[in-house]
Parts: sequence; C-alpha cells; structure tokens
Amino acid sequence: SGMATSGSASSGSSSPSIVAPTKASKNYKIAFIQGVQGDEFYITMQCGIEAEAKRLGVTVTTQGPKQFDPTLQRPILDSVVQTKPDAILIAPTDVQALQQPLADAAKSGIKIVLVDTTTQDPSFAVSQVSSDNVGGGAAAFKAIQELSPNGGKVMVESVNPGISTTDQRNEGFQNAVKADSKFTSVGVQYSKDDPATATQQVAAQLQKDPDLVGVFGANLFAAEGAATAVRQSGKTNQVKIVGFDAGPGQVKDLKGGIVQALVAQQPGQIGTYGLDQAVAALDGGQVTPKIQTGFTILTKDNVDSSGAAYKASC
Ligand code: T6T
Repeated sequence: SGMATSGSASSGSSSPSIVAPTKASKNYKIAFIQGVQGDEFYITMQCGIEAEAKRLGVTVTTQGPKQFDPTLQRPILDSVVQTKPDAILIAPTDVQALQQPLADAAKSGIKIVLVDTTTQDPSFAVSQVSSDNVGGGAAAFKAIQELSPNGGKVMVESVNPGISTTDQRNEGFQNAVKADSKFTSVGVQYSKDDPATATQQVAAQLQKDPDLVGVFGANLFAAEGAATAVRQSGKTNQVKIVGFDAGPGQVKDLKGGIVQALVAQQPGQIGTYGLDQAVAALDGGQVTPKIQTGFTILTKDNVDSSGAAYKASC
C-alpha cells in the first residue's frame, strides 16, 4: 500500500550530516520549555532530552504551561531567562507572541534551540528541529484517499491559528485535497488543544454535513476529540479518521478501529537532536541550523511492531 513510512532525519542546511557531540566541555545549565505539560508528545521529547543530557554531562530542567497558550508560556520563559541558563530548548506556542521575548533572550547570550514549533523569524535560534509538518499533512490526506477511494467531504480539526506545526499540517492537507477533484474540504476548526471542544466541533460538522467521509485531527488532542465525536455518532464505518501523533489514547482508538491511521512523529529524536545542537553551539562545535525528522504512518497492523508510540513517562 502507499502508507509507507517516511525516511530518517534530513538537514535543511548544505551539510547533510548531523554531528552529535561526544561530551560537553562543562556541566551546562539547560532549560527545556514544553508547549504544554502532560502531553505525551512533549513527555517523550523530554525523555530524549534527559537521556542525551546524561550522556553529554549537562543538567536539564523542564517546565511547561498548564495549557497550550502563549499567555501562560511567556511568564515561564521570562522566569527561566532570569535564571540565566546557558541554553533554552523551547516549543513556542505561537509564531508571534514568543518572537520578541526569544529574540531578546538570544541577545542576552542564551543559546536558543527551537524544538517542534517555530516563530515568524527564527533567525535568533542556533538551530530548529521539527517534523516535516507540511509533508505530514499531505500524508494524512493520502491515508484518507486510500481509505475512502470514492472521495467526498473532509474536514480538519486543529488547535489554534498561529501554531507553526498545526498550521503547516493543515496547509499540507488542504493543498493535497485541492489536487484531488473527488474530495472537497469543508474547512478547519480550532479546538484550543481541548478534546471536548474538538468533539463538539466535529459533532456539529457531522450535523451540517452528514455525508462527511474523513476527518484529519491535526494533533493529539484534536484527534482524540474527533474520534469521540465519530464514535458517538455511530458513523465509524463512514467517517475515516487520521490523526497526527501517537499518544496512548490515540493508539487505543487505532486498535479499537475508531481511528484508521496515525502520523507518528519522532519526539524523542527531536529532543536528542535539540540538546546536541545546544551543546554544540555552547562548545563551538558543528551546529546544524535546520533539522527535519521523519514520521511513520501507523495502522492497526504495524502499530505494535513500529515502536513509534509515544511514552506517558520515561
Ligand atoms: O503535535 C504535537 C506537536 O507537534 C504540536 O506542535 C502540538 O501538539 C502536539 O504536542 C500534540 O499534542
């Protein structure tokens, strides 16, 4: 089938090789600021960061806002900057709101590495590490195409406008829909990272468009909420769901046949690369400015063997 897995990491710079330092020259103080607490994507990323920190001999502290919200993340960044860490790894929750504070932090001498999400002008960062989000959105549509070969109406359930990752996934998905005349997009809804809101929005869309054939849930919580709506509507056979991410609840929905495919990112790998770039920048080593990690399309059949499911703890 066409549900192939995407390849390994590729660097956006002219240098194709990504160098991992063997040891840090000193025990650097590095802060990791998640997009949100309790999200298995960022937990798995934290596991990758902590394992790499141990290997290199540096100290990492992790914090995150209680919601995926720049007004909650900004004060965390401000207080972390006050402690003058050597480097910050951060997943900015908005392309605009975190732009100036991060540029200022970089100006004060802190090495900034963007993990997962990015900002409007990330030139202050020594490196950016993320999935191929446009490609992941296109891959999600390809999965729906294969599941619903006759075509029909599809929708995207997303998080907030202004998040680089989910906006890119939506863009990749919508462009792929436009290229196939058998499908029409009924648009995108934003559920603020709240699965209950996503459930309401998908249920409302199903009222309006009872012939909907596919939903793309653009992140973990959007996909979980979409799955609940489709399950409650009794339309599991008609409406195919493809979700981004592979949290424990999503994997359960996949195995239960409510969700047909998941686009699993490599959060642990993003964390490992991110920490390596921070230490390399601090020690004057080789830094790769842009690293793109791959994704795996999970179905019922390969989910157990893939090892791609996210962790709930390290
Ligand atoms: O999809 C991930 C992440 O890539 C995105 O930026 C925000 O949502 C997640 O953390 C999943 O909940």
